[in-house]
Amino acid sequence: MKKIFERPQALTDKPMHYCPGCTHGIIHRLVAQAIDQLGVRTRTIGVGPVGCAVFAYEYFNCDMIQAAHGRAPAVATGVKRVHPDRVVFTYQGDGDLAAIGMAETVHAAARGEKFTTIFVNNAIYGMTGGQMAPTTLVGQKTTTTPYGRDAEETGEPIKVSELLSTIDRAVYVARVSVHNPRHVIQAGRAIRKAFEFQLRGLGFTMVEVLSTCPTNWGLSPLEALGWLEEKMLPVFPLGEFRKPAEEEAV
Ligand SMILES: Cc1ncc(C[n+]2csc(CCOP(=O)(O)OP(=O)(O)O)c2C)c(N)n1
Ligand code: SF4
Repeated sequence: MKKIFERPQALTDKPMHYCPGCTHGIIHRLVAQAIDQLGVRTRTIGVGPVGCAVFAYEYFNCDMIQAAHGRAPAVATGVKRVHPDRVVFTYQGDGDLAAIGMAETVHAAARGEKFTTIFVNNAIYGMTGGQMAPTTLVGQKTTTTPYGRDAEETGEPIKVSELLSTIDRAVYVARVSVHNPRHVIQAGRAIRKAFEFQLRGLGFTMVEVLSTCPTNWGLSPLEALGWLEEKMLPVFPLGEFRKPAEEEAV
């Protein structure tokens, strides 16, 4: 019988600990597929975050290193500068990247560090029990905004892709989503592109992936996919915000 679907080599066969319906697992798979397709598994080094993806090093079947809260871009900078021939990526949630790690991210992009960041935006702190994140929507209820996020008091959600797209040495910045199969396929393409541009040594690359947190959103897995589409897409529009000059011309 012809095999048409299998586990990417760049994933271990360890069962993931993510909650049912959480899309972290889909995003792991897309990253692993891109690594497989480019044939770079044995020369890839991933940097794990704090947050629900803290065990990423157990799931990616490549060399992995664990960073403290928000410091993944700083760690990736060191790894890539010491090993310029390796493919280096960070995998970070919105609490990790856009709260404590915002400075590391912006400055790594400004320096044009030649690694790829996979930024998982689920609009909430997942692992620590659902506190407000910098990406929490106005009106969204979290444990620290029980009446809904009030912009007067806690500001507006930070649009990380738009922000990074103003930086010249960020060569590829895209926002994708994984709330349905069509978008999962598009997300996979963007992640692969980011790795390709890294392999060409062009500069900093980031793919923001809109993701669900059914547990802390208080929704079923299916409702969470609908909430992402209905509530998150208007605030976080999808698209390629920055790409290399020759791609702009196409
Ligand atoms: C230095 C430090 N400060 C705070 C924490 C606590 N902490 C662990 S995970 C987390 C939030 C992670 O949220 P996010 O990055 O959005 O990832 P998610 O869990 O939603 O995937 C926090 C604040 C920590 N581990 N280390
Ligand atoms: S808490 Fe949220 S982000 Fe974390 S694994 Fe569960 S559903 Fe996913």
